[in-house]
Amino acid sequence: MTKTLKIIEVKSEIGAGTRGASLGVDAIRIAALDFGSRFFKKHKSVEVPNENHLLLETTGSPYAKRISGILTMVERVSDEVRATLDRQEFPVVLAGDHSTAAGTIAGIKAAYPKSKLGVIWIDAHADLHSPYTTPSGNMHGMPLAMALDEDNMDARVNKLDQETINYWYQLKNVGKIAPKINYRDLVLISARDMEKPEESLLKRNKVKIFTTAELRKRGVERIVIETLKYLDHCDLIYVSFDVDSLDPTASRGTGTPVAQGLTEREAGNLMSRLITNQKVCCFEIVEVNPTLDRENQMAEHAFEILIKATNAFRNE
Ligand code: B3U
Ligand code: MN
Ligand code: MN
Repeated sequence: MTKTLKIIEVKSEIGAGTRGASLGVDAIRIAALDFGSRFFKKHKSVEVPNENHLLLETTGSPYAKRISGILTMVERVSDEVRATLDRQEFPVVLAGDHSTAAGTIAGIKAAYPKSKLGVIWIDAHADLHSPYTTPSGNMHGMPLAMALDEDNMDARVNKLDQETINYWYQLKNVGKIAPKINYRDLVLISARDMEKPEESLLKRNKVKIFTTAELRKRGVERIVIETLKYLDHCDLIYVSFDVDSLDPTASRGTGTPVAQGLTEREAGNLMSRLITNQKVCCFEIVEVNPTLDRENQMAEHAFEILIKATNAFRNE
């Protein structure tokens, strides 16, 4: 089946603690040019306006940095993803920091409110913090908590002001559906750098996790089969790929590289195999930061993964 792809570019980095992720999308376009690819000529794209001017301001809480801008971005991304799906196009989201993935999930739910949505989160991190538990205040560590309507009050370490509490409530309720997903609808792949509050959530809710070691030992094919089987009860699936799931030996071009990651080959095979599943309705690649890189390596890996994944549609 041929799908009409729509590239949604989100050059936002206000949810990250390190500067430069907003340049990731353009770095991926440069990689495409260097490879002589016509990918970006062939497919239509749209850019969601960003709020990066907030980086020069000192508003908001230390536990939810630039939260007003994050809410604006999540709403904008949600609207664009929804409109794309409403037109029967397949959204491929290329984004800077991972916080806006909450908008992608909100957009899918807005387009298909009655469908059960599964999420495959390929990331070194669990991105399950709330402003009550975050160690950094960086909101790219929180998109899954937004989608799950999770405060994790039991593990609370931060005291929030009322304005932050209000914004956080609004973030969890974008599109007026909360929660948008449940823990049973979630699979984490290559997660390996979590804090205690996240670990207790993962344990208490028995979240399905495949480690890098398990994937390597049993092979990508087995992990794909088990992931899809685990999400068999879902009607639709969204795949979120944070490039920090890759091992730092592949590239250090991302804000928070973590050892024991995937190889480019494993990631490419994983993505292309997952994406051939008919339930997959959207995928996303995030957190390429060329300012931390050498010779645009991470963007090149991201582009190759993107090509492998989109080619998989044609080979069905
Ligand atoms: N869990 C940490 C680190 C982190 C999460 N996501 C990224 N880094 N990219 C935090 O600050 O939330
Ligand atoms: Mn992430
Ligand atoms: Mn990450």
